[in-house]
Parts: sequence; structure tokens; C-alpha cells
Amino acid sequence: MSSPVNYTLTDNIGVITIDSPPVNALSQAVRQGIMDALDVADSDGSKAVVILCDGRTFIAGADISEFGKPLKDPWLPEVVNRIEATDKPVIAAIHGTALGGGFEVALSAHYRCALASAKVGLPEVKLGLLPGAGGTQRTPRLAGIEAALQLMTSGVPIAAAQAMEVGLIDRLVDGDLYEGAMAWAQELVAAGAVPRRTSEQEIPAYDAAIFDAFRGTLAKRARGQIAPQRIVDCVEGAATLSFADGLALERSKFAELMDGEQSAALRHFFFAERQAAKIDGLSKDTPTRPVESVGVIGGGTMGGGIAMSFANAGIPVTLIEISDDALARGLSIIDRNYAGSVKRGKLSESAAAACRALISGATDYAALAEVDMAIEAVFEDPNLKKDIFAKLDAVCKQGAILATNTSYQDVDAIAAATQRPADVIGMHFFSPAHIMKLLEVVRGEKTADDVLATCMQLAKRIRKVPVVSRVCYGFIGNRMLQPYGQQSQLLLLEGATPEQVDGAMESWGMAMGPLRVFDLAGLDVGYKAREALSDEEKGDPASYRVPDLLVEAGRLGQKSGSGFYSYDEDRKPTPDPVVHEIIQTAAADLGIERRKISDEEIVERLIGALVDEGRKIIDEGIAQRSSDIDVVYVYGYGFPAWRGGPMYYGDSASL
Ligand code: T1G
Repeated sequence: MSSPVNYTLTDNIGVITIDSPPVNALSQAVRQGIMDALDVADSDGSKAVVILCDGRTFIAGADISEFGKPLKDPWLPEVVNRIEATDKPVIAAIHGTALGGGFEVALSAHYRCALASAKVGLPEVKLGLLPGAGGTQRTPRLAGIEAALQLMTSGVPIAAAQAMEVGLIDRLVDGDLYEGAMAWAQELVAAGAVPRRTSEQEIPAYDAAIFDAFRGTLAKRARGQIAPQRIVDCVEGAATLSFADGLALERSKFAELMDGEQSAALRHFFFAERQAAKIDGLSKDTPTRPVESVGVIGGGTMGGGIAMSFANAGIPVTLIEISDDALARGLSIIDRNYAGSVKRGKLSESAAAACRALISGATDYAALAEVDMAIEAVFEDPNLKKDIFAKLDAVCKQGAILATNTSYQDVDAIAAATQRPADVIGMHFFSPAHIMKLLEVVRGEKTADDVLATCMQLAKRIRKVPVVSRVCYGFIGNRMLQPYGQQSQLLLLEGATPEQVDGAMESWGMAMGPLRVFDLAGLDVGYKAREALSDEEKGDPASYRVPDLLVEAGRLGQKSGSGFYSYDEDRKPTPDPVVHEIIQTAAADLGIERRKISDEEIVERLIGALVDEGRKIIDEGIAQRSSDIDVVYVYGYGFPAWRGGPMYYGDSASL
């Protein structure tokens, strides 16, 4: 099989071109190809060497699919050290995203240029790893300690211009990258430039206190995660050891992480997220419908956030409300959200204004006659939803996709309210909809394949992570939330306090404990939903007795200043003795004897509840695969990705 690495000698410049779709990952063949090309370059009279890639991007990292298998020679550290040792100038020419080992290849070159549109980054930490091919040693020598720590512990890529500012890139190329890189190589040769080896450069001045300060920040920001702390150790090594010893330290820390549970879980999750976008049995070239305009019905918190998600992707939106006042309120929520995004630096003023300009409002459904998609986002009243879909059926053009944002209702029953059930689908966003990445795409019995394919493609366009669900009460995420919530209530009655339950789960890695989540969502939501159910449908009274008592005492959660906790004006939760008494009274009424409960029991019962329900969801064919459920819980419910997701964790912990 031909090598994915091509070498040519052009005008006394050696050109190494890597062409290994989809992202030029550093597979064994690519690593070997680079070594072979360098052998030729050593003796062909070339005056300099340019390394660049064909296809969509410069090298996007080590080949993750090789991880966990016996590593084959040449190892990447050997390749990058070989590049740096070359006795003539080596220039890396970057486009797309030079990430991980790909950027380490560029760092081992003597000079670096890039298109302005390129990005560079060291995202290994997102795989529970650290840059293991010299990145922890070369980055601080070029960019300084602080920029290096920030780049590697965040794992977030930076734009080429920013990289140039900190010294990671030397030159931006306008126009054709190959032409620009070759011209620069000739300039360097003409100027008598020599190999400028990063390993021989001194670390720029720094404050030794930075390392422990960073460790402290990471202990909070990346609570429970090992890789960020090891990155600090390696960068500290770069500052205090010789280059060779620093490399040895990096190698040993890398091996420790690669063999660890957190990296295995994060590598699982990397592929799980990409697998979730694939629909078993649906051909990759299923046609899709154009979606160049969208209507959103309902201008509440969810409708406003959904409208913003589309506007932020450049898709015009018509927001429908029942009156001018309601519409004004809806649009003001959107204005407030954009102002918040600008204040937090997420969007520039001009970008926010451009997105906002794409959102218009109307109170007459006739405004939806030409939209390509209409998304209903009103409150969870099944009859109201059916009325709305009957109206959409009458107003929207043929071929328009009719979607509901319902978080648990029967999409098939909603579809039956129209003459076009094949055009109906669920698109369940998560609050706040303009921020949360998860999108449950709910496939009805009659949903057409092209409608499903369109929504999966559209999800990526509006920067969401789609997961397909079949129809059941609560689909995937909210259905699993029920037994999880019930267990949390039983634990309270049996002896735990809200702060113990939440503390145990947050120490374990959940972004937010269950009771804080319920206070955030509003205890009155569940209370109202239960009012519509019979006692039999409500299930075990113990699973909702305390929330009912709290709501009846006016404690609705954050929105009312108290729920399972009391909240100050900044919504900071404080344990509340009143709640402890309510719990103890409820336990007595239910004849439940209270006892001391360990954190371990709390974690085991709550995560076990998620896993058990997840397994039923798989057995019933509601989710395509268990890794899809992992994606739902990490992106929608704050489950720690470094534990792989509930199903991965359940299997690995033999729950
Ligand atoms: N290895 C193997 N396959 C990869 C890959 C990689 N590094 N990156 C992407 N793919 C596959 C992916 O599975 C998918 O396959 C296809 O490429 C398109 O990806 C020693 C140890 C580059 C920004 O962490 O962030 O280097 O599903 O759908 O949205 O220090 O892929 O089509 O069959 O994501 O346009 C460090 C991971 C590795 C970068 C493109 N590098 N990749 O995003 O496409 S560790 C990373 C990404 C390392 C060294 C260490 C993204 C992307 P399929 P995609 P995209």
C-alpha cells in the first residue's frame, strides 16, 4: 500500500506532504513516512524542508484509534526529535487545526507558518492525557510558562494570530499556503537561516508561584481529574530540569495517564460522541431538506434559547407568540441573553447584533407559511401542542419539517394531530437552549428518513450534539432522571440530608447534585405534572412526599428563594434546618426509620438507578446504543466525561 507521506525535491527545497484522510492523524504509516522522507532529505542536497498536509487540515493529532493497542515503531517522540535534529531548516506550514501530536510535530520544526484561518492546540487533556511528544517541554520555551499552562490544561485551540502573539507561530501566510511556505523557505535559505531548535531555547522569565497557583485553580475547575495536574508537573519540569530530563518526566507521566482509567473513559467518550451522529440502518447519503428559515412557536425561556441557537448559526427565525405583550416579553428575554453573551465575552457587540437581527416576531401563524422548519416550544400541555400542530399543518408549506421541543410527551400522538406525520419529529433542547449542546432528536414511528437525516445534519450546523431517541415518556435523559430522582428522595427519608446527597455526587464528579438540580428546575414543575396523575401513576409516595411538602410550604426552589436549600440573592444555596425537619416528619409519617448513610451508598444507589434505567432503554430500542446514553448524560446532565458516561461507568464498575 502506498505511503500516506509523499516527498519531493522542488527548487532545492524538500517537501514532505502528508495525505491521510480524514484528519492526517499520526498513524504508524504516517510516522514511518515522515522518518523515511527525512532520510531522503538528509542526503539529497535540499537546503531546507517544508512539512505540510493535503486535505482539510494539518495533522490533527496522534491516531486515537491506535491507543490501547501495542504501540508500533517509530514512536511519535522519536519522530519529532528526528525532525528537530535535522541539520537544515525545517518549516511547518499549518492549515485547519494542528492539534496534539500534530502541533508537536510543528513545534519540533525550526520555523512555523500558518493560514490566518488555522488553529493550533494541545487538547490531549480532553482525552485524559498530556502532550506526550515534547509538547510540555517545547511549548513553554516558545510561549512562556503561563500561556503554555493555559493552552495545555484547557485543551482549547487558539487562532493562528493569537499563537503568533505568544511565539508559537512565526508568520501568517496570505493566499496559497504551499506557495507562501515555499517562498518563506527560500527567504530563510537566502538569509542563511540555521535550524532553530526549540529544545535549545531558554524558558522565558516566570514566577515560580505560578505552578501551585495553577494546581489550586485546577483542583476546582477540573475537580477529580488527574491529567491537568500532571501537565503542571511536566511544565514545572520544563522550567527546572534539562530538556532531556524534562522529556523523560513527560514520558513517564504520559504513560501513567495512558494506562489510567480516566483516559480510557475519555477516549471512549471521544468516539461515543462521534458515533452518536450515525444512525444505524440509515444510508449516509440519505437526502436532506433545505433549512434556511425557521419558525419557533413559544417565546418563553426555551423558545428564546432555541431561536438564538438558529440565529447564531446564521439562520433567520420567526418567533411566534399569542399576543404583542407576550411577544415583547419573549424578545426581551432574547435581548437579555445576547447582552449577557457580550458581557461574558462570548460574542462581540457586532456579532450579537447581527444574530439578533435574524430574529423577528409575529403573532399570526401566517408568518410561518414559507419557513422550512417550525419548532413548537410551548409549555407541556398535550392538548395545546396538538392544537398548535393542527395549525402548523394548515399553514406551513408542503415539505416543511414540524418539530416539537417537548421534553417527554408522545411525539407520535402529536404527529397524529396533522395530515403529515412523516414530517413530524421531536427536537428536545436542554435549558438554556442557546448554551447546552445536547439535542435529543426524537424519531416518531412515521418520521421520514430524510426528516431525521436533516435534523441530524442541522444539529451539527447549530453546534449541538444530536442523539437519536425513539418515543417513550422522557425519551432517554429525562426517563433516566426519574429513578435517579426517586432514589435521591428515598435517601433523604432514610437518613441523608440534601447537602450530603449533593455533596457526595459532586465529589464523585457530577456537575451538580440531584437536589440542587431540582431546585434549579423548579419543584413546582414536578408538582404540577403529578397533579395530572392518578396515585397509581405517581408511584411510591416516598418518592415525592418531600418535594410536595416543600411546594406546599411555598418552597419552589431557586425561583422562590428556597427549596431543598435556602438561596441568597446570588442564588447561593445554604442548608436549611427547616428542610431537615420536613424530611424527618415525612419519614416518620411514612414509617421509615432513619439511619446513617455513607457517601459510597449514595453514589452507588444513584448511579445504579441511572444504569438500570439505561439498560431498559437499550433493551426497548429507545436508544440505538449504550454509548449514545453516555453522550446524553455528559452533555445534558453534567455527568463527568472522565468517567465515560453512566453506561460505560456501569460496565466498568460492574454495577
Ligand atoms: N485520531 C483518529 N481519528 C480521528 C482523530 C484522531 N486524532 N481526530 C478525528 N478523527 C476522526 C473522527 O473519529 C472522525 O472519524 C473523523 O476523524 C472526523 O472527525 C502524542 C497523544 C480534528 C477538530 O484530540 O478534535 O495527539 O467518524 O467528526 O468535527 O501528544 O476530530 O468520520 O470515521 O471530529 O471536523 C490529540 C481530536 C490526540 C484531536 C475535526 N488530538 N479530533 O473535527 O470532525 S492525542 C485530538 C478533533 C495526541 C500526542 C497525543 C476533531 C477535529 P469518522 P470529527 P470535525
